[in-house]
Amino acid sequence: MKWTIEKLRQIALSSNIIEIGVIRPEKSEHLRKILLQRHRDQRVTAFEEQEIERRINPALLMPSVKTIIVALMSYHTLQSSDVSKRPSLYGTLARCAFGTDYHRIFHSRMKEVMLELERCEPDMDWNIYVDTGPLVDRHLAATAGLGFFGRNNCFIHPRYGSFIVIGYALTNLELDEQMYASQPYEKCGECGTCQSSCPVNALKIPFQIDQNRCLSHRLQQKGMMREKTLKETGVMMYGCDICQDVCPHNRGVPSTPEPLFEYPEEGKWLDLPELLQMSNREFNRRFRSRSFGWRGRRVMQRNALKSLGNLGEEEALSYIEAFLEDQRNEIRWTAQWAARQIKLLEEKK
Ligand code: B12
Ligand code: SF4
Ligand code: SF4
Repeated sequence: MKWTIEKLRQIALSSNIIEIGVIRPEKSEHLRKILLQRHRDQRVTAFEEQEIERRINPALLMPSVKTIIVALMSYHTLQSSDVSKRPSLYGTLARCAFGTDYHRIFHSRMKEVMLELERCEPDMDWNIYVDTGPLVDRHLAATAGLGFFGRNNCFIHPRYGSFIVIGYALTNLELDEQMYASQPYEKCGECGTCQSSCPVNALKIPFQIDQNRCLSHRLQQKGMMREKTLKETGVMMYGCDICQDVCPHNRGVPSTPEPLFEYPEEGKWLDLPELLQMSNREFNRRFRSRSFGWRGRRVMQRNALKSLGNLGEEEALSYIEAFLEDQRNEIRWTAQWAARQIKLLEEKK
């Protein structure tokens, strides 16, 4: 079969993938330097592969790999911003957590593409990764020439903006030489709005987020939160979109062609008393299909307690009180902080 990028694109589009590209599985020394610097600055998170060699060498993941097919999906929808259904005690989510987990949707769409290729190439092997693989997803997308880096550290597609996710497949299929891209990193302009909007100054050095400050990271970490962080995260429950919401590249962008990314209106927030009263089994049943489900009930309940503290409504006290003697340190401590916070705010009223 004579493959071309146009043919690949057609197949991808019919699976609602907005962009696709092809690169060679080359080791990148440029990426090694970036990763080494991150290690030196102690900016490496627990949510990524720690061994640099495994992050830059695709052959360690699949010895027979000849090609990496890199793809983008948008999760941006133009749904209404009706908040009338919002409960009185609520916490907020980032867009990537509004509806069904993007890992699931993307994986199944990418699988459709790979099965279509396999129909013509029966000997081909492939493995799909969305977010959870050891390689550096934004590096792959940039090398494939699918967009550019923002000062907010996000990867931006010229038409769809940055509310996009990246997936890729490693395969032993060898394609025509002219299909392979090898683009240098491109960057956004100089506006800097994201940097001045970040509430915790995590974007002081452009293109190099300080994850130790980033609220998205802190909300995902287990254990106790520092008092400063309890306040700074307000009613956020999972993820932070501030540095993307302000970016001009996200203004007027089209909606995703993927209908599975549409969400029920109540997908944008969480009912905090309900979450606090859920058993583990109920939590898994309700949220297994959401992108925050993997973080588990314990982290989400801690985040619910601190969100209630920040809302400062007296009616929340009865829900918080159930956790004041909890055996889990971070839950008990956060509940005590939240109760104090509400009383303080009530006194000020
Ligand atoms: C760990 C992780 C996090 C951590 C740390 C983030 C980080 N930037 O490292 C935390 C929890 C903070 C996080 C937050 C978010 N994440 Co995250 N995360 C990851 C994960 C698992 C690993 C990231 C990683 O490897 N970092 C290592 C560094 C070296 O790579 P990088 O961050 O991509 O940085 C690149 C640039 O900094 C660039 N660079 C460095 N120096 C310079 C200098 C110049 C001049 C230029 C131009 C570029 C440049 O090179 C790096 C490599 O290409 C990836 C999935 C994956 N396996 O790659 C998802 C991923 C990066 N996350 C993703 C998402 C959606 C998010 C959030 C939007 C979620 C949310 N709403 O809260 C935020 C975005 C925060 C932000 N402003 O970046 C998407 C990004 C999509 C996009 N459009 O960019 C990814 C790619 C998952 C996916 N497959 O779609 N995430
Ligand atoms: S807000 Fe401005 S500086 Fe930040 S990523 Fe967008 S265009 Fe770049
Ligand atoms: S995700 Fe939020 S906290 Fe993190 S860099 Fe962007 S604005 Fe700052």
